[in-house]
Amino acid sequence: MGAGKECLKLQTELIQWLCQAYGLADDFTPKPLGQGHIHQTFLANGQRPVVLQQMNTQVFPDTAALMANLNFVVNHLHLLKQASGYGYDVLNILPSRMGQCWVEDATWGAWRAFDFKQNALTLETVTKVEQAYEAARAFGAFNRAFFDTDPKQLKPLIPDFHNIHVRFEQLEAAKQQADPMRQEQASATLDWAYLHHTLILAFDLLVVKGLPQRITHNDTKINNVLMDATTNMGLCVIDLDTVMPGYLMYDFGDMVRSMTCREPEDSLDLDRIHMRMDMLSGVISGYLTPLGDVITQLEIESLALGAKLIPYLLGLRFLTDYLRGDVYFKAHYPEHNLVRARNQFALLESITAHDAALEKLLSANIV
Ligand code: GN1
Ligand code: MG
Repeated sequence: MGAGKECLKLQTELIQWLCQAYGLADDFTPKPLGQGHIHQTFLANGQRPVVLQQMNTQVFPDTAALMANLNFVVNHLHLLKQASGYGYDVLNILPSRMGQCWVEDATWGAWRAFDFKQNALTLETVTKVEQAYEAARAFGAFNRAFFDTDPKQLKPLIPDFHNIHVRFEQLEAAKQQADPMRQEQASATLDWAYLHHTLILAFDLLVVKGLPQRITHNDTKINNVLMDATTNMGLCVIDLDTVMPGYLMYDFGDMVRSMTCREPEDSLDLDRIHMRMDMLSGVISGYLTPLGDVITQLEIESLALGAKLIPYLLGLRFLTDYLRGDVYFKAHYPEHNLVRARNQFALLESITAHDAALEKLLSANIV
């Protein structure tokens, strides 16, 4: 059973089933946690605070493979941390009473549990350069932690997740099949998407030159890193379901997208959608601090393109979902995904306008 698009309100029987499965006292009222677009996440704030998450099995149909990837990632990080090779907290998957890493039921779907990290917070937008620096540094350390690991160790759970060619084809197919009203509403945004198709060629060129595949996070938005509420330092990288083979420029691009703009990704106020140079500088220095001595020259060259490719790709995904009738991303009103697409494309325009400055900052940070 998939999570569906409705916000799940936990019923008493479901809470009892979860408590039984995880050996928890039912001394809590679960509260929705975070702003994720895919899974349904709750905090069970009982004697032992636990994060309970219903996995979206439409987006991730193979739960066993999803959890195998997740176990691989967290085990790797725990071991590295023990050997002093990783300086951040690692997610703790809570086993069920039967020792399983997830529980499943025909009525309630597939659930997993994590230890809740105390004194941590997530940000939806960045207001200080230090926040951009800290979050980017945590993701840089995460990337570095897997530099010696064969990307093939992880299964691509969502094939072609960041394949720009496939994402463009999906948009074209959605356009053909869209409801005429939505097609009409999206028409100017579609034109814009077609006009910027040349970005794909620049990407192809880098791949031909031999850009190395790494294990990447693939969802490095600001709210996927927990920050320490006291020190404001990066604490723990979360949301590990899209950790798959990829390119560093994807992770860098998603950070520029989500950490340099003052507005959230669904803001209607397009006049306020800009890449801020001070935040960009924080992202670059944070990201390259742990990576500077291992990242290859070609990877450095690829980063500026990543900063454009990812908002473009995500804009294509939002637009596709709007045309398909909001079947993927949780949408809170009918134009939500169209608004998100326009927002990403506005940000891409701003990033493109700062291309030269972006290149300059990148080269200044590599000595
Ligand atoms: C989704 O799960 P969440 O909200 O962190 C999406 C990402 C998008 C992001 C945009 C599996 O991430 O790819 O970049 O929304 N995750 C998946 O906010 O599609
Ligand atoms: Mg998330």
